[in-house]
Amino acid sequence: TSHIESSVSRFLPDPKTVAAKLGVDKGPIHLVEAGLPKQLAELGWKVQFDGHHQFEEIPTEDDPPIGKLKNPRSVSRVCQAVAKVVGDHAKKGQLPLTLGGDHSLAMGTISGTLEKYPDACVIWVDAHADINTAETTDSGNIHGMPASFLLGIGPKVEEFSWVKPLLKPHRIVYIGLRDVDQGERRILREHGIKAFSMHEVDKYGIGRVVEMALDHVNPGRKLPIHLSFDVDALDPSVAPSTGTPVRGGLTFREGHYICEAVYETGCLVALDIMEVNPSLADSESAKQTVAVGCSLARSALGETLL
Ligand code: 6HN
Ligand code: MN
Ligand code: MN
Ligand code: MN
Repeated sequence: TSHIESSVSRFLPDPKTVAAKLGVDKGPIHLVEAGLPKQLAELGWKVQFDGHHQFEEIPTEDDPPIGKLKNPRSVSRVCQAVAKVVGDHAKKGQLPLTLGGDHSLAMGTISGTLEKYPDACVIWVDAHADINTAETTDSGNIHGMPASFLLGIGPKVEEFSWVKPLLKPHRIVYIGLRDVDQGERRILREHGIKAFSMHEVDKYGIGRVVEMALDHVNPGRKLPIHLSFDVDALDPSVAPSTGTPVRGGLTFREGHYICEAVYETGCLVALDIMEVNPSLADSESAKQTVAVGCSLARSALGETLL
């Protein structure tokens, strides 16, 4: 596990108004308060906690849509700042853990990873493909689009011109999909992007699915891996407190299995745990979701394997 000598835990909120549902920016704070930094230290990691990035200097008022995109300037600036921090940590040989927050942040985290590891592959665990373009999006929510920006698919948006389209379609793979828009289906097909939906999880079991996913993006198990985990990939009974829950998701064990199997490759260089939003539910559901977010992170960082 040569990539993993030290870790850095980073807890990033998203711009206050990034999606129609507010409050996702509070998620990271709860994960920290639940003791995640200490839990990782107990696993043997040297944890450097950057604190809560609130990006208060980035104005979230007065950010009218650009085309259909909502809050484009604040999202872009936060993501650009995140890209810089993640890239800087990666360059020091640290493993950045980003807690979100809105999944649009993956534009930043993955840009940062690719800055240091241009050959990195991405395992994207999600109910959604997050690959709409400025053209295909219905909602205008940028958390539904980060993959298209990273891949350089769709019309150029000047505000996001800092995102280098460094990700190749054969270096990203999805697990857990079950709510994919029509335009997104077309993009996945046209670019030959591999996706394992819940149908494949049911059909083959999670063990085979993860193996096939790794065979696709990382055949020799030599390339660095960025794991971007949206907690809405899990079934809402497991992770209820999230902005866009979709029924029929991964079980608690299936989600953790993915994290364990990625850890086991020894190739993990960056981890995102996204879309934890405790303000959306009653306090029991919120607590449950925060606890699951923490345990996913611990599994990806080596807790469960003996
Ligand atoms: N997420 N496909 C929908 C949209 O608005 O583009 C949902 C996106 C959800 C994004 O959960 O990170
Ligand atoms: Mn979101
Ligand atoms: Mn997502
Ligand atoms: Mn999602």
